[in-house]
Amino acid sequence: MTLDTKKVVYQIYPKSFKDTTGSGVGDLRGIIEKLPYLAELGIDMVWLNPFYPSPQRDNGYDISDYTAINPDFGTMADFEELVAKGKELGIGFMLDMVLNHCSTEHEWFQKALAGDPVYQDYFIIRDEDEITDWQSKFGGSAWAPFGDTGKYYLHLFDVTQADLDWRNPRVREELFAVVNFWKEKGVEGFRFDVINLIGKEEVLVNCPINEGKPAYTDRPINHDYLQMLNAASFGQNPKLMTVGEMSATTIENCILYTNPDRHELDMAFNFHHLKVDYKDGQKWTIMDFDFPALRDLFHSWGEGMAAGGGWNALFWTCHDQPRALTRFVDTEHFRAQGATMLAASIHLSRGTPYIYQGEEIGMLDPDYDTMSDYVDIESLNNYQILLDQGKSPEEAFAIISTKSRDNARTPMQWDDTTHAGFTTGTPWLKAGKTYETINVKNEKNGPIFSFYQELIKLRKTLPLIADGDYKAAYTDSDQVYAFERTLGDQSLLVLNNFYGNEVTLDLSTTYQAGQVLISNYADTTLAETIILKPYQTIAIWGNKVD
Ligand code: TEU
Repeated sequence: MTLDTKKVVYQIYPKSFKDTTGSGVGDLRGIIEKLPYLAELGIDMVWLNPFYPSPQRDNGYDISDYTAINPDFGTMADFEELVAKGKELGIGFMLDMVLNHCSTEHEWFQKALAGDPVYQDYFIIRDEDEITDWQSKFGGSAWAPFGDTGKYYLHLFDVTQADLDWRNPRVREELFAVVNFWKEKGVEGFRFDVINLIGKEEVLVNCPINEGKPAYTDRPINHDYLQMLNAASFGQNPKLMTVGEMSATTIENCILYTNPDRHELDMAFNFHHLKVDYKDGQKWTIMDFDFPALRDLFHSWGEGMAAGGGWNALFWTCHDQPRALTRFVDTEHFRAQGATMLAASIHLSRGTPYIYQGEEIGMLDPDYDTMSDYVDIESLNNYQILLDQGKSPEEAFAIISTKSRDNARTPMQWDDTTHAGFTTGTPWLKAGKTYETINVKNEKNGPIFSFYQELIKLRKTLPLIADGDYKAAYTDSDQVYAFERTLGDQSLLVLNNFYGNEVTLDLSTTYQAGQVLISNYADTTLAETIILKPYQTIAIWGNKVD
């Protein structure tokens, strides 16, 4: 694996990007139509969320056929055209591989249910006295009755997402073949869904801590399986880019997953920085974000991964998170400043930055008025759980509207026409309230889009950004997240004010005499002290630039 550290990835949620048929669901031809837009932004790679046949209980993460296209999204010919047109524009595609589980409608599960012992060995099926106390990530027990056999199958996610048994070599062969199928279609990367959960122990044990997670997360055998996957598929082409989605993981494990000497993956997503507004560690709560916790997490992951030769995938928003802009910024007063600061805080850092569709135009959460606008299974389940816990419908709705995954899944806002120009039909999920002003048509020449373009260009032109080391700076600040990048005799100080009020910092002599590389405010003077304006980001060269 030789990762190109200059690359920037853009995540497309196909269901919500662009609908060309009026069905209300985005499609592959919609992505083809918008490729020039992505080329203008300057990104190198597009990660596509699953578009395979699926009953859509979990929006495509419940796959019923791994090597075909869901007709709602188009055809294999459309996909091939997409890949070819992307190549012409220098854009590669990274596909989502959901290899921990498959839909219970997949023929493997159906054959297992029908009694075929070969396929029963594809799943994790246990007698009643062997099942554990683990909880499903979508609520309730992680075990469900396996037909009328009296046995139970494991589902760490929805009851229709049955965990596959990677201990079975035949299962591994099937899944490696899936990756190779898409590799042969000319894709340039893979994103592996919850890939640190694939390695289950032979004997499963109860684990009352954290709903059972320690018993099935980051097990040592997980690394063996990734090495096998690497050797049998993408590892044969060192140009392919791979990222693993790591659930509840550790720095130590992510170094192992991503250090090139290990031959596992190129980089890892972790989610710790997106739990800093969880009260007592619980997602379905409302709390202001804890800045010191966020700062310290970024520092420990930034420095820890650098020290161990690992590589982070850097992101703020994805299809599983509410939009970071709404979450971390006073958007009523400082939307553009906040959006650009958040962007710089990851794009100038060490790792590969990911842009989630709409971040480049400063999209916000939809601000729905009623629970019936939400469709995600996780939101619906947890709304009920909150009511069962005694919350009023208003309280439960307030929590869902802050935390729902649907917040990021609303239609991409292209223009100010009905449904944000996403569809001529009825969208599967309602557009956000702000689309009449916040849309591509309005924002493309605005400050957020152009700032993203500049950040993407900087990574391509300055090895210091792509390859420099990461050092924590101003570690005591309760308002500014700051880090230093160094490469040879070059250094860059990046200061990010996370609040809507000014803050003063002392600058070392190196940076007083430095030069501003990029900022979201004009005319900043470098002196002994520097005043950062609301949500200001500024990157300062410690050396003179030619
Ligand atoms: O997400 C894994 C995961 O851990 C999240 O589901 C997380 O627990 C949840 O979203 C918290 O809000 C991946 C996919 O990204 C997600 O969309 C799928 O639902 C999930 O796997 C199952 O495949």
